[in-house]
Amino acid sequence: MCSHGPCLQAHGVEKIFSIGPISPEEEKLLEACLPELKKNIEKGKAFAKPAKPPEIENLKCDFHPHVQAMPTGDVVIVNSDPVLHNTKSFFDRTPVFNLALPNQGQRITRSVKRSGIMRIECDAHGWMLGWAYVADNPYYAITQKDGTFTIADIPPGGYTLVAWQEFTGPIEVSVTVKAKEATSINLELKK
Ligand SMILES: [Cu+2]
Repeated sequence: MCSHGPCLQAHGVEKIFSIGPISPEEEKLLEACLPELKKNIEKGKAFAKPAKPPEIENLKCDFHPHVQAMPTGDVVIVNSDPVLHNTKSFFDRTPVFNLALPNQGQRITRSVKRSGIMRIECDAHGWMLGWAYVADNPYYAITQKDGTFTIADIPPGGYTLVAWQEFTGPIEVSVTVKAKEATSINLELKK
């Protein structure tokens, strides 16, 4: 379950995306849910990029973070283990990168140009699984530990908010954002 109290304010767009991770057996259930706006981003706020590129870390034979959100652009794949990892990723079945990282401390930068939910796997360890939501606009968020999220300065208008979670998959809800007014919604993800 993810409950959201987004703060939606400002000008007019039409599709929000929301994403989230979860492993049913662990507390990650609430870790993430994120929204994005699909169109008219030129009307909205600036698409700020992070000061340094996000990382996908192979650590103790797991991906850290398990789920993350990042803008399109560079991502650094890191091997922090003294064993070989072969990190590969996909949008559905479309490969994005496939990288052998035999050495501890190895770092490889790749650019991800499309948006969507990217699945991350390791050829050497079948249990390793991670997710990255790649956003092509600034209207997305990953939930806090308590399941809440906020997306600020969304142009007024009607949107579809999509919430995604690893175990449940996506759900969609309609959201109307009014000018200079905060909009709150509650979402329940279940399977
Ligand atoms: Cu591995």
